[in-house]
Amino acid sequence: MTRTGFVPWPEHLAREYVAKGYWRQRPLGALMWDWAEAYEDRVALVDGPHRLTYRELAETADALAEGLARTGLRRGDNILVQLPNCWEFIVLVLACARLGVAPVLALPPHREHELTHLARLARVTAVVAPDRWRGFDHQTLAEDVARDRGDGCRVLVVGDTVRPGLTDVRTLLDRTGDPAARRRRLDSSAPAADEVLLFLLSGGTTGLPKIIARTHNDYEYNARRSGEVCGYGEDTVYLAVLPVAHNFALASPGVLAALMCGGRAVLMPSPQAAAAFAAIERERVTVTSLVPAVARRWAQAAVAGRPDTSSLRICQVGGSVLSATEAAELMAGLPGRLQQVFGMAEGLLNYTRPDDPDDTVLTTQGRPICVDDEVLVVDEKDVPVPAGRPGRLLTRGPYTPRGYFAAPEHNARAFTPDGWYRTGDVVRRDAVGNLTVEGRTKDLINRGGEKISADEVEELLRALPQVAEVAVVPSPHRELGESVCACVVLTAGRTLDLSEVRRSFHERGVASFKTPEVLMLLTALPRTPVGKTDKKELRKLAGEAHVPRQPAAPAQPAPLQPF
Ligand code: OOB
Repeated sequence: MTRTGFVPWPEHLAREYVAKGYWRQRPLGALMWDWAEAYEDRVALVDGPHRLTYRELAETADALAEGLARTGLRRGDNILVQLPNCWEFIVLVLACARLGVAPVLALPPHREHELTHLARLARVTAVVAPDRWRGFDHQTLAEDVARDRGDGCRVLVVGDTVRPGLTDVRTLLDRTGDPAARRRRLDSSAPAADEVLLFLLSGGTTGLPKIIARTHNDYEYNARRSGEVCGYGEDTVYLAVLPVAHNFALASPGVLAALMCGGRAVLMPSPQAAAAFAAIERERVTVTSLVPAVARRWAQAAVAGRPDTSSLRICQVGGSVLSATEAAELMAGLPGRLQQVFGMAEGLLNYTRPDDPDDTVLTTQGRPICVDDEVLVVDEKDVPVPAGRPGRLLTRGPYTPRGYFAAPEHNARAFTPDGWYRTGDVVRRDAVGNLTVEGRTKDLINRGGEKISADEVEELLRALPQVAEVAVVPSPHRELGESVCACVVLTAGRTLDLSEVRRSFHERGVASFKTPEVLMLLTALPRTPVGKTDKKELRKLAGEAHVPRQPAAPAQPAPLQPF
C-alpha cells in the first residue's frame, strides 16, 4: 500500500538497505511487541504520575488501535496530531503504527494557518488535539480544521474536559477483552515496513511547511542506530523536554531508541530548568536533548542548582548553531557530558561520539551515523570542494527520504535528479568526516531551534495593505540566536507599527513564534546588481545595534518554547 505523493528509494538501494540490516522489514507495531516480551514489567514510559510498563504500553497501544479503527480509521489514512508531551502521544503513535495510519506531527504552537494547510496537504481524516494547552482552546481549533476538511473528518481529544460531540481518546483505550486475541487481529492486518509510519514537518523549506514521510523501515533505523551511537542500553533513562513531535526528542535517539533497548522515557511538558532538574534527580535520568537556547538557561541554572543531577551522563545539544566558545561554556556548565547533534527531519543525523576528544565535541557537530550516509560538500555549481573548505551539504542514505510528500515542484529544487537532498546548510568537513555547520543558504530564520520560512512570513506581510514591499531576515537575538525581522517599504501615505503586524498575524491564526519581533521601515529595499532583494545587506542592517525597534509592541514575544 503506497500513499500517493510518497517518493520511494530506488529499488536496488532498498534491497541493499535490507541486506545490510538497516531496514528490518518489520513494522514498528510488531517491534513494540518484541520490546514488551523482552522487557515485560520494566517501566517504559513516565509522564508525571503515570507510569506504563512495556507490557502495559503494548496492550494500551493495541487497545487504542482498535478504538481508532472503531471510529472508522483505516490502514492508509493520514491524521493530524497536535499534542504536547504526554503518555497519550506515544501510545497514539504506536497505535497508529499498528493500524498503518500515519500521523502528521504538528507542533503545539501551530495554529489555524499551519494546521489547515497540513490537514489539506496530507488529506487527513481525523484531527487529534488536547482539550486546552497553555491557556489555548485546542478543541475549537481542531473543529475548525476538521470542518475545513469536510464531512467525515473527526476530532479526537486528549484531556479531562472533552466537549460533547467530540471523541475522547481515553474512551478508545478500553483494555477489556483478551489482549492476545486483539494482538492477533492487529497482526493479521499490520502494515508493511516500507509503508509510511509518520510525517515529520520540515524546518527548512520555502513557503508553507512541507511534510516528510518516514517509513517504518527508515525511521526505526534512524532511532536504533542513533541509540547505538549514543551508547543507549537497558539502563538508559531519556528525559524529553523538547516536543516529542520533533525528530530530535522522538527518535534521535530520543524516546523511541530508549523504548527499543529496554530503557525508559520520561516526558516533561516544558524545558523549564528547575522542573527538569527535579525530574533528573527523581528518575535518575541519564540522557536528555536540548536546543542551545535551553542549554544556556540550564547552564546558568546549574550554577545555582541544588538538585542532584549526577545521574545525567549525556546532555545533547542541537537544532541550531553553537559556536566553539558557547560549546565550551556549556561543556563547563551543563550537567552531563556535552554531545553535539546536527540533524534534520529530512534524515541525515550527525553526532559527536561520547568518547570523542573534547576538541571534536567543542568544534564540530559530529559525523553521520551510518557508513552508507553519503555526504557531499559542494560549491554553487555542485562541484565538490576540498576537505576543510566550507560548502553546501548534499546527502543521501538509508533514512534520508528521496522527496517531500506531495510536493513535486519543490522536490525538483530541493533534490538533485539523482536523489541528493540539498540540505541548505553550509558545512566544513574535516579529514575524519566530522562536520562543522558554518551557515546556510536556505532562506529561513532559526529561532532557538524553531525554523521559520522567510518566504511564508513575507507572503503573510504582503497581504497587509500598508505593505508595498517586504523582505524577512533574521535579527540577532541574545537568547534565541535569531528572531524574525520584517523589512518593509510602506504603501504611500500609510503607516505601520509592530503591534499592528503582530495583531494581524494573531487574527489570521499564525503560530506566534513566526510573528515578526522587529520591524524595519525602509524607503526602498536594497537590490543586488541583478535587481534581486539584497538580503545580505538587510541582514547586516538588522544586525546593527541601532535597528529602529518600534515602540509599544504590545504582545510579548513568545516565551522560550523550542520548536
Ligand atoms: C533538527 O531538525 P529540523 O528539521 O528542525 O531542522 C534541521 C535544520 C538543519 O538543516 C540545520 O539548518 C539546523 O536545523 N540544525 C543545526 C544543527 N542542528 C540542526 N544548525 C547548526 N547546528 C546544529 N547542531 O533541528 C534536528 C533533528 C534531529 C536532531 C537534532 C536536530
